[in-house]
Amino acid sequence: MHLSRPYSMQWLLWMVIVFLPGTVLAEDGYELWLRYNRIPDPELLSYYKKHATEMVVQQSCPIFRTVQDELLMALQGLLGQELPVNPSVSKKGAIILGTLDESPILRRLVQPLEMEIAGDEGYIIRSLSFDNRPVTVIAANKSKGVLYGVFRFICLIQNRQAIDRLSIRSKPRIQRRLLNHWDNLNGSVERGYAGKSIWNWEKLPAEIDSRYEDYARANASIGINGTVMNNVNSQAEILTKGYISKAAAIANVLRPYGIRVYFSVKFTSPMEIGGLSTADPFDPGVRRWWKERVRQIYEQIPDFGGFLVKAYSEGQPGPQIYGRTHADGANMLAEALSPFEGIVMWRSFVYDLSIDSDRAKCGYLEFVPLDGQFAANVLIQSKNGPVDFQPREPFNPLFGAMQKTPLMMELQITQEYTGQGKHLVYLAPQWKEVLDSETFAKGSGTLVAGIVDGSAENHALSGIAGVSGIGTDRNWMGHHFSQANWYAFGRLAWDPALTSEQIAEEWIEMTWSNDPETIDAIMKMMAGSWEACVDYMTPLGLHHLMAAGHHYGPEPEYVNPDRADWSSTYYHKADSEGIGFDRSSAGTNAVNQYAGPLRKLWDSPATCPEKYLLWFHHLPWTHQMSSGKTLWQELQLRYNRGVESVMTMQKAWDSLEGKIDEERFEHVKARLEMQLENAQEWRDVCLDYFGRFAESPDTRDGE
Ligand code: BDP
Repeated sequence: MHLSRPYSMQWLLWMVIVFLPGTVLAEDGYELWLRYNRIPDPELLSYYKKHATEMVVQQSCPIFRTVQDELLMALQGLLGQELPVNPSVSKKGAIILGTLDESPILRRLVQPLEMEIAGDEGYIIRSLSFDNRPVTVIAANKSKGVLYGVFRFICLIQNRQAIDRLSIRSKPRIQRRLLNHWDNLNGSVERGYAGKSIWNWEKLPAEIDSRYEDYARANASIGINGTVMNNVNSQAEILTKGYISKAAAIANVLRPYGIRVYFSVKFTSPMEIGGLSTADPFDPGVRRWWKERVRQIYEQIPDFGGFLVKAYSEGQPGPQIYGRTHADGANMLAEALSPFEGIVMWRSFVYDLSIDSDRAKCGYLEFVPLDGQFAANVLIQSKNGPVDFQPREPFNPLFGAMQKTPLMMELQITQEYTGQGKHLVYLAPQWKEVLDSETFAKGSGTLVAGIVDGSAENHALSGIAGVSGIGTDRNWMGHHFSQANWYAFGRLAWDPALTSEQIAEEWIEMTWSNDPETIDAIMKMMAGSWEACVDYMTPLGLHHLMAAGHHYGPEPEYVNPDRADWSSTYYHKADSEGIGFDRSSAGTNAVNQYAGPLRKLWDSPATCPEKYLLWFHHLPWTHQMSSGKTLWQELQLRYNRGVESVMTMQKAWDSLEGKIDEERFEHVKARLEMQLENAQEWRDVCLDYFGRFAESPDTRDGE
């Protein structure tokens, strides 16, 4: 269903369905958190109606029309009230929207200084008085800010918050807040678990799927302002004329929602589609080729964002083929993009074992020596952890170690290693653990979030990327609860200081229900779900135990015939002596890539937090844990605890029968059953396998 334009046929149809007396809403998850169903409580309804009587707008531009339409649609749905749009205030309860430049009323009401603080994307929402009439002001410096302010205002009503004493000022801490689509040009999605790519390349640019606009709405509602449209394992064709036109058609739909498009590019494109004999970044012909191609892109997409590059990693070509460095490659692209204010996001996800036999050390070893050599419009994009989106990893040591270079963080929304589209795993706590990690990069008080937002090192650029889990499935993400990860990514990208509980509560009220018991039950399920997944998959710092290829189930015995570091055994190193990867100073010394205080803490098993224990240490099965149990007993306890947590989640969900619409209830129920089976399999396979080494009776209980 297409809900963006208030007066489209689909919209009218939707209104009829919603408001037909006695109709039970069919809920299939398509609307995500943008559900504008009528508030059932009459008292609340009249309260909100009193404070939303008319919309006062004094300007017009594409973003502005978007803003206006969204608010009209939301209030029509939530309050059943069609708001008049007027150029001046005529009623109590007016909502005044706009930018200071274009709205004389707002200039009268809002101190310019206050708006300066809000920046280009920030906004204020305030309850004020205009000619003795109480009004609500949603104001910003730029239309984009008003757009974000309007979505926040709608969220307040969806969350049943008071709207008559508002004093909100907000601006994003991170500038580039991007989704990374790992979508291929043939419509498949690498590590996608929700159907095909939403970009219908075949039918573009002629046919514009209505999903594009709903995608844009959802992203704008959480502050996402960019989308890398194609897979990091890129194809050169994205830079051909035909694909640029297709992308331009999508960019036209996303633009009114403040979203720019970006491409993943392949380093050898000048050879593959340009007919050149080399892709050497020092070759003048190659440099010319990139400049000309970039110019062609900007001709069609004037606000194009820039390039994301996976170079010299997992088979992707890079400047190293020509004896050049990552900086040489990135700077060549940066030079081409710079006249148009485009950026390069160069990934640090490299692990060439000839550099070091410990994969976790490779990114740091390749990139830290290049600090200071990158052009001003280059960001280095690094995954949250040093290995690869595992259920739990310590933060990537690059954060804090490249002080002259802006570092973007890459998080994985699509749950490649955390149950894919089948498990309920709320990832905000995982991301928070990393963002809130103390790096000691500049003495104490330098959190990873402060590196990412550029504040710690005073960078002009900052960014964060989430590998999207979006596909053509009706509910976009495969699992209804995976939508929470998309939502949480946007909210944390805007403000990494938000708590995962705050975000979950907001999302639950918007997505599921405003009933306190329902909120409470779902909160509990979500809050413990990530730790549960860590417990039943890779507790105590274990990692990379998953099956080869699809990465879904457990395969701790897996040995890759060609690459040691694609084998599970390389990571857990279980033998009759013990288990774990010794990255301490006595082992690979990966711990040395962290600042002094962390190095000291993590270097000794006695002080290393148990959540990272087997990441940094190889320990005997009889090692004493803080619980007084042996390591082997503790491992069993954790695996069992993970399974039990899923059972608890199931009970909580079952208690909501009748309170949640049937379609979504049954869908989640079935997935939880699958999750339980999978969790049991993870536990059984891993404990059986490790038990062979631990030589200790398996004291599993609680089954
Ligand atoms: C791994 C994925 C692989 C990606 C790679 C990457 O399994 O499909 O291409 O990351 O991030 O986790 O480049």
